[in-house]
Amino acid sequence: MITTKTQPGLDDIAARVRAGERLSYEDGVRLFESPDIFTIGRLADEVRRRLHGRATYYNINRHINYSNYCVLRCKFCSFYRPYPTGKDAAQQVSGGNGDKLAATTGGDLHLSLLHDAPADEYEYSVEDIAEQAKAAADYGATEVHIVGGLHPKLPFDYYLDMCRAIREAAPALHIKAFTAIEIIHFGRISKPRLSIAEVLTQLRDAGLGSLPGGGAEIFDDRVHDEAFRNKVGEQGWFDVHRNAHDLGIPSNATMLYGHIERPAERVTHMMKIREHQDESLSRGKAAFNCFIPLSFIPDGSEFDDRPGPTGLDDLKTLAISRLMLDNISHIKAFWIMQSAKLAQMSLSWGVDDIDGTVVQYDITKREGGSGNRHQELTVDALKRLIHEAGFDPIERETLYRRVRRDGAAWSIAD
Ligand code: V47
Repeated sequence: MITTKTQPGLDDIAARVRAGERLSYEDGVRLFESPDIFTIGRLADEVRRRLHGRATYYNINRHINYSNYCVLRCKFCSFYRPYPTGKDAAQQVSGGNGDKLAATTGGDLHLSLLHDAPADEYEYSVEDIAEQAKAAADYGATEVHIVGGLHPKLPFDYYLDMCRAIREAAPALHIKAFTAIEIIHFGRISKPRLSIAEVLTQLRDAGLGSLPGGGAEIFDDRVHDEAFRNKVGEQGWFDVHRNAHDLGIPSNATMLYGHIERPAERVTHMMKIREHQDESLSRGKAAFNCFIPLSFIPDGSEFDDRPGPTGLDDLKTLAISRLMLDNISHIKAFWIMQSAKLAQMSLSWGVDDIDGTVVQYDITKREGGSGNRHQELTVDALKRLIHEAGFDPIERETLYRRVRRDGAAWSIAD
């Protein structure tokens, strides 16, 4: 273990980290206040090496965003499009069960069949999504990550059919899908209404493997009211993840930082995740696999007058996440948000996972949302980033089991 001398201001925290003791809220705030970025990074690196040595995880995955129609109006989001009302709405093709669904641009109706050139507003059919998932599996992907906006019209059957169709088209592919807020939405649109546990059970039976960590944003009432007022807050988010864990469905947790929240609110957010993880681990069924701090990209959002986090803030936040979250095994830098270059740097700052190949991503696009949705890193590029940072690239599947690979064919190695 590296035991380099620290700046005096952080000596007591360093001693606690090295003794494997849990850090307090006050420790977290002091870390954010400290200018001693190198000590914070070194401590996070010590913890990361204690847990994982030089292993750094990546996966071959594909993100699919099924629709950008959303009833919410979150100010940090550049992805959502309002659902057409009145005449346009009447033109919508009814959803579900493999129908080709329509995308509407300025009242024109056309089918959204092109994966690489959808309309500005779009929704994919179940068939289309299964086709994309199959293409991913044929390429060798182990996971599809599927999320979308809160669509006002699609029925719950659409989401069940989506899972079933993927399961049929690509049986080995892990389906990581639907943020907590989508799960709550599905319960509300079902007739009769379904509980969270019922929604999750039906999705699991249809093929869902785990929940991604999105939608958490920042667990704070002030930030909630200012930035994403219409979205369910922390209670709803934790309710979904508690139910998922109790049903044996693992999940991830995120934090969207660098918009209007203060550093102390980031610490509170982490503490709440840590508390939840303690409970899930003690119940012993499923828990958070990883924590993903998402670096806010202002382009195209209502907060685009804000600068977003700097590189040092990114590194500090990732490192402090590693230090605070002593009960979550993996800290992920999602290269789409932090950039590939910073994600590479972060491997020496507590991060042990850089997500995957991704392929297409709509939720954030640089250049004001008009940027290219094709956002892909090849396996060679991911490995190069990891190697050059002095770490060992390890391909994992969703649950962090190592993958043994032979071209597009793969199996679990351990
Ligand atoms: O829920 C939205 C965030 C999330 C912006 O679980 C933004 O493995 C930055 O949750 N700038 C979706 N972030 C992404 C997500 C995720 C990504 C990668 C891996 C996993 C996982 C989860 O993105 C949203 C929201 O919190 N987001 N807008 C933005 N402008």
